[in-house]
Amino acid sequence: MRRCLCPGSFDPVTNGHLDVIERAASLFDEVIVAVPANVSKKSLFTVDERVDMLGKACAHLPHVRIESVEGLLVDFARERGIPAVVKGLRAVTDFDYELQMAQMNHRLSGLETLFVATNPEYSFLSSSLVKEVASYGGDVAGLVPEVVLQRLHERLGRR
Ligand code: COD
Repeated sequence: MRRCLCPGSFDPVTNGHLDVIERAASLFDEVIVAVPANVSKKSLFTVDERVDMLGKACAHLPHVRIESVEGLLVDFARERGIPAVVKGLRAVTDFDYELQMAQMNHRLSGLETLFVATNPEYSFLSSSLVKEVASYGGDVAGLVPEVVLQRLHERLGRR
């Protein structure tokens, strides 16, 4: 069985993330969406809330599971015998950081990283921008799954 990880902060999951997960699901028999519990970024949603939103957003994908991850991604992958990570690349701004992580993960355990080029429809899209726009009452419909739209309204208030 071919399995891969799709890791990310997903604070919150966007349609750009979902596009990458769906494309990974079309290439692999099982995709585990991995949400690190120890990410240092200040987050709007708790890990449990992010896992819950991802589960609802991926409900149409039977071979996709969502899990929170303690510690290093390479250890999580090694314990489960998962050989590869699939990530999205939006622009050169993503490239430096993604290349560093890919090379470090390979150095640590031989974990491979495969990149998919972002769908041009979502190349400008990030969780940070979604949160910023939503916090000022801007409309992010069509950029995030419906469940995220609802949770953003609940958390940040409707304007
Ligand atoms: N289109 C395509 N791809 C996108 C889009 C979009 N619109 N938006 C985001 N993506 C991609 C990103 O490029 C990234 O590949 C992935 O989706 C996740 O994005 P984010 O922003 O939700 O998550 P990050 O980049 O903060 O995630 C970093 C990780 C959590 C993956 C990383 O910190 C990690 O692996 N942590 C676990 C601990 C660990 O092992 N650390 C050492 C790493 S070497």
